[in-house]
Amino acid sequence: MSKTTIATKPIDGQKPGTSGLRQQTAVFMQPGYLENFVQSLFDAIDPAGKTLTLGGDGRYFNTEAIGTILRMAAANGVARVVVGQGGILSTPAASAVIRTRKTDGGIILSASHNPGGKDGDFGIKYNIPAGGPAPEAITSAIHERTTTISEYHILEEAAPDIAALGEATLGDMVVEVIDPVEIYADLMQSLFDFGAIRDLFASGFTMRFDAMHAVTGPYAKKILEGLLGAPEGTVMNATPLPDFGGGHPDPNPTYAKPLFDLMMSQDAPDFGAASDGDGDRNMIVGRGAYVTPSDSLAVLAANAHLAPGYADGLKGVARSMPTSRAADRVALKLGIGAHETPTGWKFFGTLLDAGLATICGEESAGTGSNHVREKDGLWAVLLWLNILAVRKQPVAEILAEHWAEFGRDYYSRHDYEGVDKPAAEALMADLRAALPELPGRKLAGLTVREADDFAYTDPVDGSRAAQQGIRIFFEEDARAVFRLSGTGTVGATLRLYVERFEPDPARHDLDAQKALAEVISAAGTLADIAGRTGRAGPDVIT
Ligand code: VG1
Ligand code: CO
Repeated sequence: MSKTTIATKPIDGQKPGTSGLRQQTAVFMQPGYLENFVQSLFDAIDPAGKTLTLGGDGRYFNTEAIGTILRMAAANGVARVVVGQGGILSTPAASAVIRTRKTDGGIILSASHNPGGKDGDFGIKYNIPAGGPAPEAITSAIHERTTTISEYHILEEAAPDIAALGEATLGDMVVEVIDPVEIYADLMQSLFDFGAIRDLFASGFTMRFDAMHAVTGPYAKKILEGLLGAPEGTVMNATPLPDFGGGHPDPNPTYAKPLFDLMMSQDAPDFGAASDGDGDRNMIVGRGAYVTPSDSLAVLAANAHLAPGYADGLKGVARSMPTSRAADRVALKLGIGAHETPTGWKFFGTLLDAGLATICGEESAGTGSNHVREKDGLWAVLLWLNILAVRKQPVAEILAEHWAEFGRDYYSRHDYEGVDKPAAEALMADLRAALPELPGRKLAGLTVREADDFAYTDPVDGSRAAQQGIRIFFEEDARAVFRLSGTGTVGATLRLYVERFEPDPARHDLDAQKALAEVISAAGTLADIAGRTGRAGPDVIT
């Protein structure tokens, strides 16, 4: 074996965002770009003698990157790498592998919901031994290292073939290729009543799952059509493609439009769901009934006890700050804790580890539980199916009953994508500066009660995160939140999250955009969104 040390220079901008380092694929493919980041990661975690999990969502450059990382891992003294067959692992499956195989963490290659391909995006992140995304202390140590790096280590030998299951060696390192679908399917069977869901399908219940040509295809095929007996064709766009078939693998009404339109049509099946590029997000749609991710989290929290894995009840519920308060209302009724964290799954890890929360969720279509340390798209779909199998009611009815019991939190997110970065940053800075003067201000028939910049202190490890989003609370039980995305690669994406509580069941059937019109207008005026961004309206509404 011959280990080579290659001289390199720091590359600007290798700073992990909300979920790892994301960049345009072309940037990642520049000589040394991936190598610099991986060596910085290794320097930060000291991987000698350790076992790591490795896999990605299969997007363009995945195979090549896996080869490079294997060769660098061997040169850095890693003892064993557990790789998903073909280099592919969904994000929740990677977390499951880290946990069940007890590896010393893992590396996940994904830009998640961002488009893939030569002209798309690529990404990399490190997950800790508990299975979750590395906390800020580790990601900043990695970033710090990228600013001083001067060399990286790599083996000259080519990486072994990872198409077939089994073990091979690379230098002194063992490369073990595993079938991640099996580990994941076993985990799902330990949580849900597969018999009841099988009976549901056997009774004629119909479903479409849109894998969006992304990583969940094989998982959904095996679980839904294989183990649960759903008819073939239940899973749409099931073949993972390196460019996701040219689509944007983000499961929302805009990017999963064909499924969404089907669910709103006369021919709608009983249940529709979709997942994203790396399999950690989910969209849930009933016949004629879109379930917002915030509502989905609340409904799942209220009904989780119907699934065997959660029959003993929940220890607590956690949501990201911009997510609606619907889940908090459920927690209050159940007498369990409700936690509010900054955006990004990494903030849920300590709460899950400490047993303070069992179910977590984000408004961005992420839901998950303590079974892994990532959000998990198929898990959410299976929990919904388990609930439907027990309650034997249409999704629309379950939602209506939920709102009747808890009230409805009308909710929407407006994204302004690819906005001029300095303009977006100035918008946020000016809002921040104006915070003290906002209370009492009247806009669009609403009155500002309170306004702040969300800061969080982790109740378990005491770590702090500041400037996590500007919150404007209105007297009328409404809220607007402003944030800049930390996952984009071009310009800035401004996210405006709006919500308003409606206790009256007679008013639970309104169109969300209409119910939120005043909050949207107030927020638009407050931040002068149109003037600052030069946009007449948002690019994506969820
Ligand atoms: C977005 C979402 C956030 C999510 C993150 C990663 O981050 O808002 O809730 O955790 O993506 O999801 P941001 O910073 O762009 O708002 V994924 O499926 O892209 O790993
Ligand atoms: Co994702």
